[in-house]
Amino acid sequence: KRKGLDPSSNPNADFSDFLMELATYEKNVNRAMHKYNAYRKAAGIIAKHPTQIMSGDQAKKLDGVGDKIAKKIDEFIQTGKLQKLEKIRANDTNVAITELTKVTGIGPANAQKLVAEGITSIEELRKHQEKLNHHQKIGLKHFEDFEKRIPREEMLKMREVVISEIHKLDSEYTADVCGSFRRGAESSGDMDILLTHPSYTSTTKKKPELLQKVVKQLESIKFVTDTLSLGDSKYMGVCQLPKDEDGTEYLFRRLDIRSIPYDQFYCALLYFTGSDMFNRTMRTLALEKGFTINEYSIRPVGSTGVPGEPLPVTSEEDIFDYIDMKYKKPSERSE
Ligand code: DCP
Ligand code: MG
Ligand code: MN
Repeated sequence: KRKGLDPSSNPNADFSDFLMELATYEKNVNRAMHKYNAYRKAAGIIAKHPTQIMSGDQAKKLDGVGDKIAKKIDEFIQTGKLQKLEKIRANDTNVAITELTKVTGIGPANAQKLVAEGITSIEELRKHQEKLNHHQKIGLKHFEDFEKRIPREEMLKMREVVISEIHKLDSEYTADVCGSFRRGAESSGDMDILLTHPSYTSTTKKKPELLQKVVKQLESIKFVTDTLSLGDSKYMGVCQLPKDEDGTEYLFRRLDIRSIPYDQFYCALLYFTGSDMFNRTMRTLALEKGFTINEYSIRPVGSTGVPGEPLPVTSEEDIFDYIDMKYKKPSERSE
């Protein structure tokens, strides 16, 4: 579940690493989502800075880096560590909570409860599976695999399998791999697929079983190995590529699929391409311009604050245009 910042060509990796560690701590231990997002944003911006940052003052010139973070950068430059992080790391409860939240399906609240019950490691958790739901059990079963990122080359193979199977069902299906893959990442945490079909629109009376059919098909060839959850429009599960000719086995990978109405395709594509930070930034900007964007539509927000009717959208560019934002290619959507 860990989000990897691209380590290549990052002369400020020490800073972005400690900021991400602080972010994770705020989210999992304090459930302070504001601080989590602030640290994450600063980490992302600092990681992208092309030259080595030499002082807190210099860092503060970057958008998203405030006084407190600047002080931490100075402390790190001067002492090679952070008092705050040393304390956090020395606290067994913090360490245990952080460890358990790495399991898919275990959130901060759940992890805290388990730790209070004396379960402080993945190893302990394996002995107490009766405390877990189905999703969490599968997460635990594939814990080591899910911690590993998926190389782009493997993502391409997975995409090949999924699209060819889907087209065996019906050639009119479209399936787009979104998430970090669409943003061009060299590796991804999971595979995110957006599924639609021209016969399915937001006015279709009875929702077709597009998603269920696709999942069944992928199960029948043993590509899909487990289901974490399956709703009308959202699937979360596990997949694995078949063994290579040379006998190499692939790891188990997380797979997310969403089926969406044909007419809502571009808003869904924008949302599912992310990044999540980019989505937050873009939505905030949209609100400033009087629009509300979600994964289904973009709507004007009238003076009363009640959203109007969805605006027509026939491309991702349209959405940027409505809010007067310069179009960004997927590869430019990290924050
Ligand atoms: N998303 C979002 N807000 C969230 C979670 C997700 O806007 N809280 C959107 C943006 C993400 C996309 O869904 O890019 C897919 O979610 P992932 O968690 O799979 O994230 P990524 O694909 O971006 O990264 P990773 O490589 O870690 O999977
Ligand atoms: Mg993803
Ligand atoms: Mn995902």
